[in-house]
Amino acid sequence: MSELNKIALKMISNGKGILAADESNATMTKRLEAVNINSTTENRLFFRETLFSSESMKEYIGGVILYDETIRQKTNSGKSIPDLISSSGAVPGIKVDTGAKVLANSNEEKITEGLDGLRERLKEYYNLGARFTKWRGVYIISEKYPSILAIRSNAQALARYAALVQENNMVPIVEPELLMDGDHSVKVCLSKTSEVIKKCFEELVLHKVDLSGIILKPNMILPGKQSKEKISSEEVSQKTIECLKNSVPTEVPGIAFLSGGQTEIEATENLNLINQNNNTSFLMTFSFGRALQQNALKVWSKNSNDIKAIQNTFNHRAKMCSLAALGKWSKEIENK
Ligand code: 5MM
Repeated sequence: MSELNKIALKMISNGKGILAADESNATMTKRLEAVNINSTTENRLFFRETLFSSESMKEYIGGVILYDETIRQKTNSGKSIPDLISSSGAVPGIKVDTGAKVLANSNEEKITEGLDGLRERLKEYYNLGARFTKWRGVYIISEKYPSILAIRSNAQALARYAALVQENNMVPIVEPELLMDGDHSVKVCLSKTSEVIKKCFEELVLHKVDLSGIILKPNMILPGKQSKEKISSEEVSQKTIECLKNSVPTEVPGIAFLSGGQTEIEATENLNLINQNNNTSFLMTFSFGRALQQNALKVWSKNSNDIKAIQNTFNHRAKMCSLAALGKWSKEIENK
């Protein structure tokens, strides 16, 4: 077993999953302002330190994705944030892309940037304690999108990123996210997501990336947010498994889903059924941002200094997601 494979397994085995707390300052500001909290450096640190020192970190969270600002911050007691995360047994990680920018000659689409100087930045992040990284390619779905241009250019960037990350002894999370926006059907989401993921693996193989030392972070297969199509969680789970079975090489140890704007309960229920129906060799877990943090944020906005209340809310969500990663979640347990 390679070192990278061991790190990947530590992050996603036994019902553990990943906390995506890598919102850039612009995104974090949106999230905080939505609940009437000022987005200051201190507030961002307060919320994140509160989550990272929660009890549930030990049992349910195998990795935390940080943003550049956070990986350099220290807790009240002077401990570095990566040390705080490691002390609970989780692996600290870092988002290394520098954001999705307009794709030239296909202006409605995006290309993720951040390759220039990446090798040097990776060395610095390793020294700061990171042992895995994340890069997100973003794709829109419509009749003509994602275009071949967006599919190929983002796949190539993801593969170049992953190769550099492994060269620096860290596990790359490869995140191709097809957004939920739009009125597309679940069938369209399935075929376009499969096409994108297949192209990513074609490029990863070309760039000689060790597939046993990566984690794939895809979207679940769902109808678009504006679509009238209503499908059951059972169907979501079957389509999602079908997609991954047909497009992900079996060397990949695991898949950690993004929540993509689903509610906390929807994302948990879908993950639970994916695991109950999982007939693949992949571990299937969560790498949620919003679906782990939404309620905790709301609690913070209501009782600003009640750290325990924020942690209790986060602990419950992390436990529910972990049960779903084992296929052992139910509505009864959720509401107990
Ligand atoms: C946590 O949010 C990440 C996006 O940050 P920026 O857009 O500011 O770069 C995002 O990549 C996240 O890790 C994934 O989309 C998963 O988050 P959700 O909320 O979709 O589960």
